[in-house]
Amino acid sequence: MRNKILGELYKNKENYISGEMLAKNLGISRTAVWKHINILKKEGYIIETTPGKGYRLLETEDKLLPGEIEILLGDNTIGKQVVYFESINSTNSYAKKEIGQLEDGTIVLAEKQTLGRGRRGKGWVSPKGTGIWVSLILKPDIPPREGIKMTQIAAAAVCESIRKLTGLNALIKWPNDIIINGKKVCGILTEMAGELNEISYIIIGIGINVNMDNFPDEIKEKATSLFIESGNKIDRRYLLIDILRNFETLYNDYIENLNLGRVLSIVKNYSAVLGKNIRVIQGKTEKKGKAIDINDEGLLLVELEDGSSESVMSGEVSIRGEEGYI
Ligand code: BT5
Repeated sequence: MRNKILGELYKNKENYISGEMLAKNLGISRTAVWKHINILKKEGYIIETTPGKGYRLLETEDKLLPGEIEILLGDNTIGKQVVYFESINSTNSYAKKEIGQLEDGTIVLAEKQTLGRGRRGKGWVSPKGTGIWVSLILKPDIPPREGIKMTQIAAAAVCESIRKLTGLNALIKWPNDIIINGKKVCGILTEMAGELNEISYIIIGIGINVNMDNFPDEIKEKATSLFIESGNKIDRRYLLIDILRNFETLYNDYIENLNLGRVLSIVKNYSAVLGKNIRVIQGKTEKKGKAIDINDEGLLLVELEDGSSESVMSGEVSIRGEEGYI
């Protein structure tokens, strides 16, 4: 019901709508309307109440409020349910812990993470209110080996949306980073579980540095934000919405024919590594070579120094020198 009230206020944004009208439209009492409005105010919505005129919704604070995200998303399936925290250890950790309760398509959002995670036990700096820290929960009916492609779908969606909304030259550093001017602006952490033939869940964690103007010393040299790069504050809501819509289109396209199709053309087109000399670091081993292609499985094909070629499945790819991203 709260979202329905929010929806009505949205339709009349910046204009008054009377309590009586709201009550009539939604088939509830005026007291019930008043109670819901008070809860919405506590959640962070700025709703003006004027006797004789009614309620009006003013521009909301810069928060990723779940009701608003759900409304703005319209009929997008991914994000139809939003679990929201002011602060959480990690949206991916929460999603994993509560996976039984979370339906396919749910997203977990937080203003701040206290123990944000990167790959293989690394941390992810996630300060309050300046980034997008989100996990997408998917429970598709596909074989487990397909799960690996999810990171590529997410990278393609994020890269396209950033380019579209900011005009910045965002590139994908295979497999899971988005970089701008050689610095990391987004990281993706895909976690999955399943049986031999069946995926039980996939959690795609996406962290985007949106409006921060500085970083802690340990990542200062290699991290950047959309604000630092563009000089403009970006509305996190619209970026998130665009990414989720974009992701859904690419994901559905993939699920229908188990073919990365469009995703591959995006990740190749905007690749920061193809054609570059790279080091493939896997555990303690390091090989030098040239990144030559991304194949239909989403794997990186590397031509090694000894002339042999290898498709790289995971591990960390470092670009040598020129991009400034080591
Ligand atoms: C990643 O790992 O890039 C995956 C990051 C995923 C974060 C999202 S936020 C929502 C969801 N919930 C989570 O807990 N995680 C996901 P990796 O490629 O391993 O990179 C980690 C490394 O990036 C760290 O060791 C730092 O060097 C660097 N780093 C940490 N925080 C950063 C930031 N905010 N911006 C850029 N670089 C960062």
